[in-house]
Amino acid sequence: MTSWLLRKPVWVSLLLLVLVVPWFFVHLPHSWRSPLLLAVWDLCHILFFFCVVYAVQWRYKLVSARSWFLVAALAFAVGGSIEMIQGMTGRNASWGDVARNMTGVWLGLAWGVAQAQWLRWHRVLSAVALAVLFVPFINLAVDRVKSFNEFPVLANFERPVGVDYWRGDVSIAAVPGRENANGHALKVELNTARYSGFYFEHFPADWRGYKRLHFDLFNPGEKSLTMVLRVHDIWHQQSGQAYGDRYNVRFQAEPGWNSYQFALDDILNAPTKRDMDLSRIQTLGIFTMNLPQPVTLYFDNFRLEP
Ligand SMILES: [Ca+2]
Repeated sequence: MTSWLLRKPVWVSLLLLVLVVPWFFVHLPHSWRSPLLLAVWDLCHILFFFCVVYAVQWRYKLVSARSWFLVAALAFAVGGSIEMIQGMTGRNASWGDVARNMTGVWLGLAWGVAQAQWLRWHRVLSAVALAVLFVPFINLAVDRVKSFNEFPVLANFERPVGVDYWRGDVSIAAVPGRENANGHALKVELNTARYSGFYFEHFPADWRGYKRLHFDLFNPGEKSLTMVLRVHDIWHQQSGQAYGDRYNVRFQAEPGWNSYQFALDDILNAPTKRDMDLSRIQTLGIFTMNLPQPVTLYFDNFRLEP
């Protein structure tokens, strides 16, 4: 089988094309869209354009500078159009995708024809470009392995990739007065919108066997704030995100450091018509309401405790 594949790379290329194309237009459910899976998605652009160019060279050997330019211009136009269609269908258009498209084209041009002396540098440089485009995926994959090894720590913000898992006006920053090696936390900018806050997703979802959810909060301001913690499982969408189908609890963010523990039994019993599925926890959100002026807070040490 392997030797057949090596003799017929163009058929492999065409087969891969048929398999890859539909995914450009699939709208993944929100719960699937983890940063790591999106990074894999991004790499499909390279594979797609590599396969197209490789398959084309089966019939038309693209060796002149003019043909390379034409193919690159065509790929740029096609790739740009795909981005625009994705922009219109609710997916995000991105220049990163265009860079991945063009790298796929470059790889296909350089590796799709028999070895020639002048191709050598194109082969080396296109492979380097491929390696560079793999870096985000590798970073996310390494981060995931570390994250699962650290569990029941959910987030301590000592790795830069961690912020990809949070939605909202957030960044990783050193906490004022605690600028040591473990002093990084999630810096959250809250605004005056009716609801202002942030969400955390794609963490290890099986919380069974633990008793409490813990986190710390540093409020550098002088006023106490009323905050809300919300937690729900993967089935919450089925209720249309009904208020009574998730865990909601208020807590006070006093000036300075605060430390909180929330009983997982309360999260289990929070939905009015069912039990929360502690084996499939999906989203943790923290927000505040109707702030008179913007506020900055720092969150750290999200973890489960026995
Ligand atoms: Ca920390």
